[in-house]
Amino acid sequence: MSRLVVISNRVAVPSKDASANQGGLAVALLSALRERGGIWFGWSGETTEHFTGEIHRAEGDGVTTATIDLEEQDIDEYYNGFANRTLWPLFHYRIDLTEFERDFEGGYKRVNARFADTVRPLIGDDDLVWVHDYHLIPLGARLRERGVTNRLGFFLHTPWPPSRLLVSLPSHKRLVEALFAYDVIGFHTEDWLDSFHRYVVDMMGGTFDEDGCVVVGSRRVRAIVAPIGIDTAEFEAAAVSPEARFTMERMQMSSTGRSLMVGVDRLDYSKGLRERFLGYERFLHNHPDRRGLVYLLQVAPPSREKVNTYQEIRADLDALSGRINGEYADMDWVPIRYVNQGYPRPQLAGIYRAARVALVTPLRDGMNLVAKEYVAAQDPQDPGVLILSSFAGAAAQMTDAVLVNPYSAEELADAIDQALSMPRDERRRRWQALIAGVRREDVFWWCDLFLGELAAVKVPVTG
Ligand code: ADQ
Repeated sequence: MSRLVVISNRVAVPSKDASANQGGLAVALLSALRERGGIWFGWSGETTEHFTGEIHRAEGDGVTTATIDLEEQDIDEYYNGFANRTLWPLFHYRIDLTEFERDFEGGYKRVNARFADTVRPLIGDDDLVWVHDYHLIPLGARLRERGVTNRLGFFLHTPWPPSRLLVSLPSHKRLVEALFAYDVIGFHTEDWLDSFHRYVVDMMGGTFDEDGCVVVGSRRVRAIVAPIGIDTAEFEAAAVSPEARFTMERMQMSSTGRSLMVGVDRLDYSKGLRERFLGYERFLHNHPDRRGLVYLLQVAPPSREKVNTYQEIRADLDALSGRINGEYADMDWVPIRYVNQGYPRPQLAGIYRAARVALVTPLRDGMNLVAKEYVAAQDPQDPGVLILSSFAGAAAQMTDAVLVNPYSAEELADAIDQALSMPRDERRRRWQALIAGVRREDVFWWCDLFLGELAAVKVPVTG
């Protein structure tokens, strides 16, 4: 079996520190690399005055990591700039928040070239190279320029936007052309894949060959749907661990007789937190009899704090949760407990298991792993209800959840009411269908699916 070289913006090192395990990407890839062995390459998270390309190697828990430091300017322009002020909002349909700056693009190009220069000597002849996410779209092309003929795969963890949105990016053509350096490109859903194909056909004159690969000029790429999963077995075990039990008891003691609803999200505008709070407020307004009998625990660790929109959303949610609590709280009841911190996974599993309802209501999400984790953590005899946005990639697989339009406060309020009143038989029926999918299509399945496609590419490309 070929060795695996994973390349992504950040590299997660297995750690007891809860904050190290927060990103969905990190959780998934650590599991995958532990299973197969290999190297994970990326940015160390540290800055240096002058870029040297020095590689920091570390071994731990079956995973070898190799990282580089970047300059302050790189981080401003590439990470906080093009990746998180331009591509992230654009790929999540938030053109109103998308910033177009030439300097950002310069930094994006420079850092992708720096990644290519430093990772190049670490790639062995037969290695499969798997590049992740919107930070590194041009990396494949930079590696080809440096003589890499290996099989190269790329996986996009975010949505792929419709062409009408994508064309607002001045360099949209260059960005998509760069994807043709890869042999296999993966998306979470048919929707994202269709948008990509449509762009290639409409804007680049692409055609399909007899194998279903998309062809532009002399380049041929297999674009596939590979929905990411979680390490389901590990999560199911975590949910019955002593630490999870202790967490559940703590939660139950602090809220006797009340139903817990939970939300767990990075503090990000794409996750629909504002709309969720408004939906819950509407529910409290519409159902005076339910007040005092339910509460929402929203766990939202801050992310990307250097980007203004993230500071704004934080202030906005502080104010909104304060307003709702101010309006509805009583001396012995607060409707929203809003917590800005990360939890170790067994505690998180305990929180999920204690919750009668999960609110997973992003406005747009590539997949969303929280929805799957919640299902994996439930008690099979008395499972809770998943309320899931139909705009999350996960909705394509998890059709037995209560699906909602997260923009509609009324719909959210009705879904909360439906979930809280749902009889146990229906909860169990829905949960059984959901857990079957979460078990079948777990992170190992996802990894095998993608790497199987990549390994099957016949002739590695030159030049
Ligand atoms: P994210 O946007 O980070 O990932 P998501 O899929 O929900 O979103 O994953 C978040 C992960 O962080 C989950 O594993 C969750 O348990 C963890 N997490 C969140 N809050 C936490 C907390 N307070 N404490 C501990 N852990 C916490 C991106 C895309 C998604 C896609 C993933 C994987 O945006 O659409 O599903 O990559 O491809």
